[in-house]
Amino acid sequence: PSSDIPPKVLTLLMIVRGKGDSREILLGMKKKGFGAGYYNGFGGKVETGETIEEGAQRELREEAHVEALDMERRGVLRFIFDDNPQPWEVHVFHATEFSAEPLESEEMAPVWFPTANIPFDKMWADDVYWYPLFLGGKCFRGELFFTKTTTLVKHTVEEVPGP
Ligand code: 6OG
Repeated sequence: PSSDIPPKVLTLLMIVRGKGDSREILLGMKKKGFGAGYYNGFGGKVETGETIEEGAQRELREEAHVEALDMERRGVLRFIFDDNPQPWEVHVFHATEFSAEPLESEEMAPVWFPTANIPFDKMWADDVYWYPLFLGGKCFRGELFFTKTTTLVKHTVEEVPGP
């Protein structure tokens, strides 16, 4: 059964700046590859020989030319696809401090959005279920089932005490 295949481990990092009602989140419009046309945080596959945190930093550097200075893991999401036997385990990170103004890369065009105005209609269908916990400073776990790669058919998301 598919659950016996070790998951593909990926990272997803969002930078949040500002306080209270003026908070903004950095998302990137994915220009090519998996999820092209969707806004998402920055991330990708963790490579052999690097830690998950190192993978998260490298992907942010490659995709937005910036370093996160206070990255913290907030959640782990498990994605199960009916058209892919290998589940994906996405480690979600939060940061507020960063080294420079993010820049466009070959993969991503960065945009700051007010946290009250996140473009969920142009994002992966799962995001609307866990962003409230992410933005509320909570840690979480989720299991999300997709058919035909992009249709979310079932989900469980829950708050957990720690990363
Ligand atoms: P690259 O192909 O760029 O890595 N990712 C997802 N993010 C959300 N919010 N929902 C999903 O639902 C996702 N599936 C993958 C993980 C892909 C990037 O996209 C994220 C990585 O940051 C299915 O190497």
